[in-house]
Amino acid sequence: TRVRIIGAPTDYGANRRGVDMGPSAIRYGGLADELAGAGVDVVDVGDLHVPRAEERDPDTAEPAVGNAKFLKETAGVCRRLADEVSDTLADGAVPLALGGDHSIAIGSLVGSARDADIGAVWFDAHADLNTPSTSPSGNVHGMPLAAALGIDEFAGKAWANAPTLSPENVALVGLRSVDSAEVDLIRDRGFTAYTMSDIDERGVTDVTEEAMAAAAEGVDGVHVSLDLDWLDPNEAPGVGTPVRGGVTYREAHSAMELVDEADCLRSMELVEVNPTLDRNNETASLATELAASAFGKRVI
Ligand code: DIR
Ligand code: MN
Ligand code: MN
Ligand code: MN
Repeated sequence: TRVRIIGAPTDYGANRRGVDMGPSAIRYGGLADELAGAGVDVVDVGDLHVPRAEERDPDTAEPAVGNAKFLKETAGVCRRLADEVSDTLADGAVPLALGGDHSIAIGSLVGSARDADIGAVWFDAHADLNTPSTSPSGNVHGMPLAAALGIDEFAGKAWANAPTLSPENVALVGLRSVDSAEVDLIRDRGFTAYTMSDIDERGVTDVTEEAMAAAAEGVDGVHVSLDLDWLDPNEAPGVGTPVRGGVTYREAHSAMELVDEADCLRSMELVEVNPTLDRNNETASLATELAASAFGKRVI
């Protein structure tokens, strides 16, 4: 397998500064070595250009839609990321995007869906299905799935919409903090969704196998989005919106091994690592280990 690492150092979509240092922290955490240990041929193309947020004032910047903050800036980054992701796929490599906050998933999904039908598996405490009008925070990191699916205000937005992704091929895994408009969307639109209770009852292996199968059904490949707040904050403290009751270290590795075994991984991203909130770069290092498991690393 060939993997191309693409840094997307944004914090436009989050309510906490510092997540823009995620790509550096993940690289410093040993990503290239971990992937090499998985037998992967790795190329790191560096970071996309992201204008500093200091150059913009969220209160005076014109919000393009509703109360979504920094939507215009997010669109710029996501357009660049989508192009890089689709070029990577055209070159026969697997794109691995490093956030940055979760808004970069819009770019990954749009790029991954450009020349193929795709599914997506979302490992996250959150559903990321808010829209500018339903979002309680205005933070675009809570909206990328709604954007990629063209829901409500995102309909017809070319930079955001991934027309070859549909809700039947989206599986959400590990939910434990879902806003009310997101609950309605999950019920009404045919998403496959697993809460932490499902993982408690059925185990992470069953749930992950089923999630990968649902996402892969009838499509060319699957995008895997790993928000580090999927894990319990005891394991992954370096995230902006920690939620208690997440998966353990072992459960996370087990799930990533099953991502590899499903043999349909098309593109992936590691997001929401915030080194200013981390403990000795543990969350960034964990992200590198989990990526290695997803790309086939095994003990023996
Ligand atoms: C919340 C938090 N649902 C929001 N979302 C996060 O602001 O829309 N997603 N943190 O990962
Ligand atoms: Mn997220
Ligand atoms: Mn999250
Ligand atoms: Mn494999």
